[in-house]
Amino acid sequence: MTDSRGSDQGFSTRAIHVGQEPDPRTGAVIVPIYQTSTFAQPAVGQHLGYEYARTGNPTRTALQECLASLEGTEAAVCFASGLAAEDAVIRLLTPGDHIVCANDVYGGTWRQLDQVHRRFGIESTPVDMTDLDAVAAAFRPTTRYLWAETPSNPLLKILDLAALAQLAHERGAWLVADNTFATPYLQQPTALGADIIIHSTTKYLGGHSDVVGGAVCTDAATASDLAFLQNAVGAVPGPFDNFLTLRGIKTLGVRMDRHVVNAMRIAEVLEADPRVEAVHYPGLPSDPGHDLAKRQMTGAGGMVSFRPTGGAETAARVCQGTELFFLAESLGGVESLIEVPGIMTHASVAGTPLEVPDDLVRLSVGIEDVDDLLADLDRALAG
Ligand code: P1T
Repeated sequence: MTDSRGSDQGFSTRAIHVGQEPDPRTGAVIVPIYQTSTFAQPAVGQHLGYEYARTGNPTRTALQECLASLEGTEAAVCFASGLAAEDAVIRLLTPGDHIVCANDVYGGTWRQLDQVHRRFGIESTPVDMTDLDAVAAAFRPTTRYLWAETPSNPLLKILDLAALAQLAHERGAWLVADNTFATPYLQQPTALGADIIIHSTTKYLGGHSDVVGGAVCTDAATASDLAFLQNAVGAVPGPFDNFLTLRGIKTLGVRMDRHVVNAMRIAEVLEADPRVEAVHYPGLPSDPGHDLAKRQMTGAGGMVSFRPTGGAETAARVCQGTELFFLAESLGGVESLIEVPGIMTHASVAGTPLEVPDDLVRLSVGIEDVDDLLADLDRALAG
């Protein structure tokens, strides 16, 4: 290890070790769940590094150090959910500032931009970020962030992070990259020029559908501003949530390898199925994002979306017809999930420029045996 973040070590070594040295008092090899709201202080005005658990907690510190190492940033700051992390990043701006965001971001992200921050004077313009001319045209003198999500939710579009970073930097703005779908195992936005990386740790990082959380990975100065907000606003994750997320991260590499293999096989089978009209998966050579994904990712991820022949009614029927794929919102867990984004995760974008096709089915492909998953989908498509 050459520095405190073990930057010369491999990804999975860092996932298992950074920030997670054995407990110096007991030798416990797993970071304890510091389930305490406050910390006794040896004298007035002196403390042992922690005062009050909203301000700081050792389990949270371990998670933050590990995440910073995995994303290759100077620091990371954790929040109670992905949306709380996004809220903190937007609170770094001031009224009058402007955001250009991708036109198929997560529905909750758009809801927050459009229905919360707009009321406080921060406007957002959605654009098709695969079209760099359209992105350039959407800039205003007040534009501070380009807000990208790649692969996007739910259409799995691939955005050119290096080109977007250059475009933003030439105009004095920052690139914010939501890396939830790819994870740092498959994509490193910092290396491509992103200034701020957002995660819903609820998803692949946690990996077991048992915790909600969020994180921002960035430079030390910005992280310090975010840590101020973490304390001043207070949307912090609890110690047990931090513990679960850290435990999930230890196996991120092996899980992602399996998610990618399973998703690729399912995308190929769906593409060849006459009961399916279109498949969105950047691993497919036919996908418009394929070449770019090959350049900027080391695997195409575990999310697949498709449009069954027969429209919205068939989409709903397919989602209700699976047994192994649970009909549920969220993604990134070891178990497979299926949903109709237009009615479920992205219902809040109905009637907005971010509307998603109502016959789109989204799969979060888990790490079960892929033949069982294929049989499940086949039965559901057959009705
Ligand atoms: O759910 P939360 O932890 O607050 O994270 C919000 C969020 C942020 N960014 C992306 C790309 C996301 O997908 C999400 C949450 N998404 C879902 C719950 C979903 O089913 O798509």
